[in-house]
Amino acid sequence: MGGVGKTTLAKVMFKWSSEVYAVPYDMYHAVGPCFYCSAQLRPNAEYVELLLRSLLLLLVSNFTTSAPVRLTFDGCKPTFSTGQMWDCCPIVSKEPIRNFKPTFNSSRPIRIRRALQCLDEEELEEYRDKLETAYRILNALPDDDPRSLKNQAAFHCANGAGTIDNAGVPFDIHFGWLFHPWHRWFLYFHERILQSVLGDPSFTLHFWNWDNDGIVINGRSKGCTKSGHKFPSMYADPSSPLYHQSRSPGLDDPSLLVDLGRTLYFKDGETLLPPGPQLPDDVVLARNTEAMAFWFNGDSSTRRFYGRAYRAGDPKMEDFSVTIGGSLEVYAHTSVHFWVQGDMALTGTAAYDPVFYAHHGNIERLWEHWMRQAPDRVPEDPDFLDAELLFFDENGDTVRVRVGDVLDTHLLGYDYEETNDASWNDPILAGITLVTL
Ligand SMILES: [Cu+2]
Repeated sequence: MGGVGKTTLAKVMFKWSSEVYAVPYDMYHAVGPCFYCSAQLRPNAEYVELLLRSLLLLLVSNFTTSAPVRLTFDGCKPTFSTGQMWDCCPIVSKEPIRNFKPTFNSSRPIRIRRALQCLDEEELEEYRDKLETAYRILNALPDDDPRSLKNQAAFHCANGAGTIDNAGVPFDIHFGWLFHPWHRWFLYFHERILQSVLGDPSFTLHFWNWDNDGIVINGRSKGCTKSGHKFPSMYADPSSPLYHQSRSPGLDDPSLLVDLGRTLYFKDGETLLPPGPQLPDDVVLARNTEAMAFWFNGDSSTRRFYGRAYRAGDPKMEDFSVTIGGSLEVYAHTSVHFWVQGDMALTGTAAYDPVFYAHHGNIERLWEHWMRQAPDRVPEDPDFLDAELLFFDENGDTVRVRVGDVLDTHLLGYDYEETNDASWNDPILAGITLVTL
């Protein structure tokens, strides 16, 4: 294999305009510190197909007029996706659409989003009480109120299942560079709605810190070192509005460790590992570490982390490989959705499960963590920064927002508690200097 240095690779892959669709994913595993490589190597035919598909995308994107996504609710209609019809067009607010820009309020302290397992008993009880109260209120709102939990879940469906129109084709916030900013905006307005119904502007969403394995390494461990690998118990109490019936059985078992390898490991040519018995703890722990190392620091390229460029009129594509979607999205994010199972396993229903918001809190924290590790990790393409998305605010009014305005959490009024990532957040672990093309 001819060696390509880290710098050259980063230079080639950073440019959005010269998209590198064919990231040779398997090569990372062929040369990296991989515990289960034999299970990941795919047949040549499948690999060639991926490369051809990537080249086709490259051609299509080069011959299409480039423009940022600009959403409207016009043209929204029921659509067939993930094997079924989805009828989840948003409740359109009566107010005219208002442009929304976050502004920093220096008179208010930055709120800290905390890791659920790192709260002490009293803090957890207080948070749980507030969240349950807020969700009871949202559950009781009438069906035509866009703030209701039901309508917020349907809104995720509308933006993900393809019912909303993107310049004539079905739209999807997943499998591309809009994944991270869209979900951050979604949680931002979800939090504002919760603050509003609670009458408490200091209320802050906390997150399920599933990447924290609690492994302490002297000199490298920082922040809270308590493991977040277990399903957060406040969501597992059947008497709570945070409970959701449609989930994999046994999540309330406090000894069960989250399996972040659900979508990483290939079995008999299948791209997804079907739900099955939980693997032994040492295997789960080892592959969680390995998986996080690759997803986070695999090659440090913006293209690989965010996924494909996604512009006005680009086709919706579902593809569980880094050829299309970003590495954190396709692997860690989707693995947790599949591990929880039930409604969480489908785009159209995922946000009906309250744990969705705690899960995505961690995803957006990891995105922020990744951006802060190097100064060149914020994409500069105007088609990314100027993309315009729609949401409902705490009054139920429709607001239009820009992707470029969601990249600084301090502007949005919050930051995150620091948590331990010592076992996996090391570029050397991901083997980046060994990558060859
Ligand atoms: Cu989503």
